Amino acid sequence: GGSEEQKRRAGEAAADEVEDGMVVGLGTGSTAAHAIRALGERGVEVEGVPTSFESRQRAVDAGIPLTSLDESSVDLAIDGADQVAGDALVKGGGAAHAREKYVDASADRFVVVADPSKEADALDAAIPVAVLPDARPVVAERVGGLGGEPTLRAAERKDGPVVTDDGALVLDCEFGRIENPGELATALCGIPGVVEHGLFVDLADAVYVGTADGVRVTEL
Ligand code: DER
Repeated sequence: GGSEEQKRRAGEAAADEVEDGMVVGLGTGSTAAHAIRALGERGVEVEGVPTSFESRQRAVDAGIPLTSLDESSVDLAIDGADQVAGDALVKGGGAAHAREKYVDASADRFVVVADPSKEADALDAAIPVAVLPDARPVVAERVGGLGGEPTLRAAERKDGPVVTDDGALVLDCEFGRIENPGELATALCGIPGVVEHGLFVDLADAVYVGTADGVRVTEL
């Protein structure tokens, strides 16, 4: 993965878009963490909508007041990604992609923060698919039928699988190079038992990539 300095530059640059009075979608992962920290340090008058247990905790630590989609609509969402190819992303490395997707997609503007290691000409990362636990075998079968190779994501410091904030399991599905992300995204949505998948197609509005000496912003 990229360096902490590259992640910091991306996160802090995206945080520059945030103005007093905004409701901000707070992404999950180590790159979005820099944006959350920066918002806290700068004392910007915002309310945050977290995208996971982790991002909620980081918001609390940063002193950012919380709100919810019940009470607020999101002006700007800032979130990381596992891979970026044009306007298609793979997310879900942190197993938070179900909530991330509906918060990010609900925002008036959704910007991705990343380091150069996330950039690719075409998506070829495994696609995390969150599934209802009992549906796992049938989802795995259908993923196979789409040409994917599903692997149940094992936890590290817990026996058994990773369990998401929503109580789902995660199948990491290898499809190789994905020529048509939109098509695959639609197919994955159609599998009964799938809670959410990690293909974010046509959702992001811009990508901030932190480099060794600056940041590259691409409007999508
Ligand atoms: O899980 C996610 O989608 C996160 O955004 C994550 O994949 C990116 O995490 P990182 O910024 O720590 O690489």
